[in-house]
Amino acid sequence: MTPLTQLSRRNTYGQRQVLVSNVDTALLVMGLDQDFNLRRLERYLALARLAGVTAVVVLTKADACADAASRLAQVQAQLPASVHALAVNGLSPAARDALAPWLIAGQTLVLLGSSGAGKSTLTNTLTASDAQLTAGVRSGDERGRHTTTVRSLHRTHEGACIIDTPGLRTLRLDTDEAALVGAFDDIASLALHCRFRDCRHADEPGCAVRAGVAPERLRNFHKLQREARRDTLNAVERKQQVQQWKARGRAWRRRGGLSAATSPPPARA
Ligand SMILES: Nc1nc2c(ncn2[C@@H]2O[C@H](COP(=O)(O)OP(=O)(O)OP(=O)(O)O)[C@@H](O)[C@H]2O)c(=O)[nH]1
Ligand SMILES: [Mg+2]
Ligand SMILES: [Zn+2]
Repeated sequence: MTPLTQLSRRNTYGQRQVLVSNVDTALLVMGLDQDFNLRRLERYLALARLAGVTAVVVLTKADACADAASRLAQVQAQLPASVHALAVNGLSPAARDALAPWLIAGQTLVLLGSSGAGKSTLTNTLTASDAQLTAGVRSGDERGRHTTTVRSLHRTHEGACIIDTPGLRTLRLDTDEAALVGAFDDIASLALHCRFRDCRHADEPGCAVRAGVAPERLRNFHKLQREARRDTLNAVERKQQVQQWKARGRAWRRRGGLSAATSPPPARA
């Protein structure tokens, strides 16, 4: 059966890798420690949007962060208003109350984020169990230790399903330029008001996107666009290369293969 939703990324070879299928909501988990990175969060958001999955930003470690409220406000200010974002202490049962609107019977939620962000901690809190192993982040740079290595499915007492996943090291989007615009809906709708229909929102006059979107967000969008273009170009280039090789092979065979002038001189008897 074809999955209804599929979150996928590209691996280092540019091939599609499915992260998870058939989920209703993606909880994008990010720590309010050194893990905090709005540009990375935008990648995760695009990942969910491209798959047509509702995304909820869950900022963890609010209990250990002095300016949790202002960081949350920053997230809300820079992302489209349609994106829900909340800050929690993943170790406290209050996190379950905060996420109650999405913990509905029959719904499947996946936890995504870097290693050490607190996905397994949250899984345990949401399921009121200690099924998932968790581990402290490294003291120097607060990076995680890749504690979780396989995906696992858990059930909450409300009847929702939670999928805990291993922390991702990199997230290369599996998309092309056109689809990417759809994942940035604030940019897509502002673009309708740019003076030029083919505005790239770079230095054109009368650009509504530049006027209305945070410069860092627009820069990140352009970066993701370049990545998508490069990936698409690579696919075309790969195809061209294969065709070139085939043509060369045909020409070589037409010339008589090994006996042709291009072949190495015959070994002496
Ligand atoms: N104070 C505090 N600590 C937290 C919170 N969430 C997670 N932690 C701690 O952060 C560390 C990493 O948490 P994990 O749940 O193992 O992180 P993970 O995202 O599952 O990491 P990987 O399995 O490596 O991908 C643990 O020491 C947790 O106790 C939080 O909201 N507040
Ligand atoms: Mg984990
Ligand atoms: Zn524009």
